[in-house]
Amino acid sequence: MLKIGIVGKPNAGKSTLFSAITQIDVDIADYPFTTIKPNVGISYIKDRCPHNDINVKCNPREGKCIDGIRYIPVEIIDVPGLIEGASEGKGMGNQFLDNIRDSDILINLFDVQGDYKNDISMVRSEIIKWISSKVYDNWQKFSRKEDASGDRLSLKLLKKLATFGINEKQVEYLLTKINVPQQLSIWSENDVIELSQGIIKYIKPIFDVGNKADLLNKEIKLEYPVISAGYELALAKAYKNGYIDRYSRHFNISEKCNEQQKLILNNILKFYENNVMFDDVISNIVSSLGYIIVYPVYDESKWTDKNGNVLPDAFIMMNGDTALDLAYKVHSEIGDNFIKAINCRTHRIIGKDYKLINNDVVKIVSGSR
Ligand SMILES: Nc1nc2c(ncn2[C@@H]2O[C@H](COP(=O)(O)OP(=O)(O)OP(=O)(O)O)[C@@H](O)[C@H]2O)c(=O)[nH]1
Ligand SMILES: [Mg+2]
Repeated sequence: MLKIGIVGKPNAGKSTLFSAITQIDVDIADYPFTTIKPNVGISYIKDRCPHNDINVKCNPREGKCIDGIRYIPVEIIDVPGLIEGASEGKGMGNQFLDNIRDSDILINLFDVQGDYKNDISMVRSEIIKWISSKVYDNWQKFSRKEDASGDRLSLKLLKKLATFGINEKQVEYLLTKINVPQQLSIWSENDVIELSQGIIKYIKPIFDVGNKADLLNKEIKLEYPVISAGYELALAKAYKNGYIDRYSRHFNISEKCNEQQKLILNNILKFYENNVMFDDVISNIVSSLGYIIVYPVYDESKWTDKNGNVLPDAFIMMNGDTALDLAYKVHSEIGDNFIKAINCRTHRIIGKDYKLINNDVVKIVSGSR
């Protein structure tokens, strides 16, 4: 599952956002370091569901589908607040940073009311320093040994980077983007920093998102996406209690609300005439990174599994992934015994090298049963 880590200064509203989007109750308070252990939960990214194209309703095995929009599950990690010096152990320190090791995407949530430019660069710089210190640890001994091994540079670096959940393909990609010496023993600390910067740019990209937009003067436009975790949490609770008909920017207010509740909810509706919610922001980020959603099915014309469930699975894959990659994602045996695949939109046979595109519906024909 795609993993999204929420990082930022204490009090930025990370746990508020986490609670809103996962519907899990967690500690939220107006003092720093409220969160001392990471919270982990499931939320969703959105995409248009292919069921719209065949006019039947889908039966998602995981996630949900509302008004023709498919919600695909992703893991969310709410990380304890980060302060300057965290990479050297201040505040919740390294302990916190360890929690972002296996995030695929990081959201740097900042409070729009503060000195946010400074906050944004502080968080980025602490993460870079933390990665660099882990990589540079015991470097002399490591680099001499690895240089003597005669392995490819990507394989040598993988020994340091695998603990960040980075694989060899990603290291190879990173090396096409940064300029570092082939011989590890001549690397300077700056080369390690360049590597770390490359990681948070190309492998585990960080996106800055402003929070508490409800407190921001409407005239002020930031160059970052801004949200209101506070309003999102209010909507999540209102929806849970039946005060609104959906958790979305376009909700209807129930008659069972009293006048004051109606006033508050109408105010929130008005806010969302000109603002977005986090699921809009994260869905855009995910697609801008080249992730695609692909739907494997068993029946190429009905788009069902063997039991007649319509479009049961939605897989998050990468632009450039092939039909064979999809087969392996369904099951390693299906991948090992791949015969051919069928593009269920065009009914054309596609080979293992077919490059998947977003919203593809694919039947894999395999020799295994
Ligand atoms: N007005 C407003 N207040 C918010 C919003 N999001 C969070 N808050 C408030 O900000 C304070 C901090 O929120 P938390 O979610 O606990 O912040 P955090 O980033 O998890 O903090 P740490 O766990 O200490 O790192 C709480 O008082 C929240 O109610 C928002 O969108 N608007
Ligand atoms: Mg928190």
